[in-house]
Amino acid sequence: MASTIQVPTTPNAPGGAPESLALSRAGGDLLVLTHVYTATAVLGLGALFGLLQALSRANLIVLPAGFDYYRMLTAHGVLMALVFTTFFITGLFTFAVYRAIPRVRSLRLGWIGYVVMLVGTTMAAVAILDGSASVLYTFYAPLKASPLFYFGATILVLGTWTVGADIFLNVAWYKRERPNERIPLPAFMATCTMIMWVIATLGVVAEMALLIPWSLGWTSGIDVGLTRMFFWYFGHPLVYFWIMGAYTIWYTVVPTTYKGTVFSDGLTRLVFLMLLLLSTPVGLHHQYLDPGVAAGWKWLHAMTTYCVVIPSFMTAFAIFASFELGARNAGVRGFFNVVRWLPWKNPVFAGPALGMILFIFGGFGGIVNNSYSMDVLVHNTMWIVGHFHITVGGPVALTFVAASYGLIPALTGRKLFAPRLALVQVYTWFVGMSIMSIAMHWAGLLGSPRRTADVTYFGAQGAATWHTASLWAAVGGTILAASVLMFIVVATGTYFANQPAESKPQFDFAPARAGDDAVATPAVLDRLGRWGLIAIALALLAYAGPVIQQIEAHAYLAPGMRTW
Ligand code: HEM
Ligand SMILES: [Cu+2]
Repeated sequence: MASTIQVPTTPNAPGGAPESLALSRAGGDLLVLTHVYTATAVLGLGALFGLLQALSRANLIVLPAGFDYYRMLTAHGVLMALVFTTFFITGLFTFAVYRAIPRVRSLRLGWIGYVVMLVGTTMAAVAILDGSASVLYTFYAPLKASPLFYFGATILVLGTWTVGADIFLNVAWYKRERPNERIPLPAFMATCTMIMWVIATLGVVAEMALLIPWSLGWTSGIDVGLTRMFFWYFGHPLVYFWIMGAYTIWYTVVPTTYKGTVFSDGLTRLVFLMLLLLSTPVGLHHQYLDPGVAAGWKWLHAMTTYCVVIPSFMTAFAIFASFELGARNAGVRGFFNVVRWLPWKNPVFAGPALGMILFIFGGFGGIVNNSYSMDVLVHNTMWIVGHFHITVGGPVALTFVAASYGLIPALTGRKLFAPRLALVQVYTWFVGMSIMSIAMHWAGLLGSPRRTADVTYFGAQGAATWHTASLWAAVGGTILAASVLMFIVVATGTYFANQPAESKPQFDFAPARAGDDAVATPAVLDRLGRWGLIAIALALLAYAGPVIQQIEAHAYLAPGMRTW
């Protein structure tokens, strides 16, 4: 029954039905849709590999020698963490900026960005699949991939910068046209996140400047510590890139599913600015157990990491306040009544909302990881794998999947295909991810190492203790893979079934709360260029010392190796 799916709609213009099926090229709909479908395809492939891994770790299947575990794990990590998320987020932000800033515009830069991203991805994927780059998605030296992999990853980053340039130019145009107005909120969120992304990916470029000549044989060795530091300079803000993409939907799109409002324009901007400032100077929390980094720097990064909890709590407050205000406007009061009133039968609401529940557990796990003594216990175990699946694989990916149910109909003018299946899909994702990730946490506490092909440890007794948990992880992973398949059916079915929607579906952004403008958002929050400079300064303060230490301490350069 399609009517239970309350994707926000507006009435069609009189007599204008059929044109809704033609993708608006001028408005950039085709560009955004291409991003979304690319992300969909990548998610499908990544889930297939994920399923095989989960089954292999439970000792239910043995992978063929020609396609070994580490090659597949590299493909899974790169496709999921670096490609699926990036294509979806850059597409979402392009959409947010194009819709929030209507103007006659050229799409050239947007398309160039997409094509460059795709070329980079293809190069890296070929290198991984042909077995010349089983270096996992962290590409730690001294593991040495073929140059094709490093070039591909660099080109993918350059593509995202091109999309970022398109976003920045549109926002700059808006600021010139309307100097006294605030940047529309969705465009602000997109710009703030892309500034953070450009600052973070400078770390990748710096690392590639060392890795590429080394992989080409031009340099004799590589500074392992330094490349790891450059990686994690990028690796933590990468996490916030995902989260800010999901937050953009939580703050501005989710309220439209219950006719609600953005709780506070000023608070939302403040949260994004805090994330811009705090995302980078924290990366050493991934290197607590690395030698050659002084304890004081690790301590500093631990403290800045605890500060990132603040914008997360502010977000939880603002989102729940928006739920409550929406309910009050509808005359509903009381905790349980509000929970019941929320549109749980609309996948565009249920996906992000279930993701929020998972995120609460992810947040607590994150505090464990950031606590030095506890991290020693869980480091490099399946606990960590459980942690990032319940954060990026849960809240972030589920939000993107659910948002696609609003976005694809809005971009194509088509009716959502099999809306019931869409609803079942978001709930099965929640169930599958909960089971898989709790089981992974559990296995990790028992000592199960991550990134290991032979989980029996040649029959060692200790390994038997975590076998039950690995079986549960395989059960969860199978449910999850089924859920991804349902998503692909609905997402592609919407296109191919080609059913015009009765009224043009919208993927809207929620308005500000009435009365919110009583306190106008301070203009200083909109000075994104300056905030970006402060973010760079903080990153330099947090990293100049450790980087100098690395360079001074490491006379030894590793020649590099292939362990596969
Ligand atoms: C069908 C759903 C999925 C299944 C069954 C699955 C399963 C797994 C398993 C078993 C591992 C760990 C292997 C090991 O350490 O030996 C893993 C690693 C990983 N997964 Fe997933 N996963 C799924 C979805 C996702 C999603 C949606 C994301 C992110 C968007 C994701 C990101 C990652 C990353 C980054 C790694 C780490 C790779 C590495 O250690 O290099 N996964 N996954
Ligand atoms: Cu981190």
